[in-house]
Amino acid sequence: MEKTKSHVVLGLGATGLSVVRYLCEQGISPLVMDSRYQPPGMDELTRLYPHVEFITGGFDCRYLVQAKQIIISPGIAVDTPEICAALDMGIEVIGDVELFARAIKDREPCVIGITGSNGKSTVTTLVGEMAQKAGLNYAVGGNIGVPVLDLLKEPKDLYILELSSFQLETTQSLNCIVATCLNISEDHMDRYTDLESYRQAKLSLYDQSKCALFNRDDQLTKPKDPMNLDSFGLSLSSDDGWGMNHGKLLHGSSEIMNLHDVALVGQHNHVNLLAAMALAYHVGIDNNSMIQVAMTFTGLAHRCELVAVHNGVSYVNDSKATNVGATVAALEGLSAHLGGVILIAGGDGKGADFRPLTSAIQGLSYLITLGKDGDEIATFFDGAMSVNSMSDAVKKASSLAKAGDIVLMSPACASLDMYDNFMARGEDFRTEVNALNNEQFDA
Ligand code: UMA
Ligand code: ADP
Repeated sequence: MEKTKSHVVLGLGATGLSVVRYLCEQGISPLVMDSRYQPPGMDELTRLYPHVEFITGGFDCRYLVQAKQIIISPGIAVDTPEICAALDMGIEVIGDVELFARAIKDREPCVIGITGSNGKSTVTTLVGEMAQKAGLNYAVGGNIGVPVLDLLKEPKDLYILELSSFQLETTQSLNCIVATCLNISEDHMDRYTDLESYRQAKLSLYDQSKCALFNRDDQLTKPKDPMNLDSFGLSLSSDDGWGMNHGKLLHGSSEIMNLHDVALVGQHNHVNLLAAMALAYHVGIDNNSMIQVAMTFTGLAHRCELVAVHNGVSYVNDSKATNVGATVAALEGLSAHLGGVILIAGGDGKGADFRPLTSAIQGLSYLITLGKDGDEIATFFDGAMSVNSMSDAVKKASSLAKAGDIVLMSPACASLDMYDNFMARGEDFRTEVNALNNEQFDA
């Protein structure tokens, strides 16, 4: 069959499927390719779009170089040789977020953009909850899970988008009301040559926004070019930014609320809350709606989530800690804890430098490692114990823990060497912890 197509969709995961649906609605039948033999979206593609042709098991250059536009999924690196060949021939390569941006380009700005190494999903969800309290007609999506093009199914006044560095690499014309880069620490070093190129991918979001909200405590988040700025940080702000002083959250010198009334725990989460309030403010959300959310939102699953207390030992699931910075934040959050801390870490480090973990892990009672890069993490802690499964990790931790201790599963690594995703890893931890309770009950 003739497969020459003007539009080629690369990747048949959640993003690829959303792009196919969107293009088909525009009357365009694309050619789809995935490097995997059994991509996750294949069954759905053949069921919903039987007329759409696809090639699996590789990217066929012959079709790429004849395309008018290639729409690439975030999990595929732009410097993949087949894509470089197409780029060299002047063929446009964009992502789903760029298609979304073009679809709304004639509207008044209606997007909040959120990026950063850690805290994106927490902040995105907080802003969504604030928008809901304020009665806005809004949608939340992007890297958090719902592909952005799927948000266009229903008309919305406001889009709150979590954006990864991968998505931003192929996005140029998102016209945000306000955008933030929450923080920068090493992640995805298997896709970037260095921290600076990863940072530049993130900061490109500011070029697509009327206002940049940066983190005063992390200079790497500051835009390089002069533009309309706002800021958040742990300190008191010297200008009109968002900050903290004497247990109060402040906007400039105005008190928003008492930290005592905030439901989220952990300093990094209080910073996340300030960022969310700042973003909400820029789209006209009132203080009362922000405060109500701050008083009730306790956090997302798999992010420093208390799973169970068993024999006086608290088991905390931080499976979403897929990079070193997140694990450091979790350990720093426990620094005031009087009992011992047992850390379960390891997985796919994505080329990370684990040295920044060194000082954070020195106070641990025990370190248990697993997964592809577990042994490398173990080299930073004398007496670290290596196991082969989550079941063994939890059993080992429970045999070592005393009442008052915390067992923290915060891997500093992606889960893909052992699981489909970080949720599956977190659920495995939960299952193994609950099995401890059952074993005790059976005995
Ligand atoms: N892949 C191939 N061959 C292909 C296409 C993909 O091997 O031809 C692999 C990729 O290398 C990757 C996996 O398949 O390991 C998934 O990639 P994808 O682009 O198909 O992923 P989608 O299912 O479309 O999901 C993507 C985001 N995934 C990635 O960026 C890897 C999801 O973020 C996002 O929720 C979804 O689009 C909707 O926007 C997930 C993620 O892990 C949560 N993001 C990274 C992170 O948060 O650290 C950036
Ligand atoms: P993201 O969407 O950027 O991955 P999440 O809100 O899902 O962010 O949190 C991911 C991990 O990062 C969790 O382990 C969480 O505890 C940790 N984390 C959340 N906010 C911050 C922050 N501001 N600084 C450092 N770590 C954070």
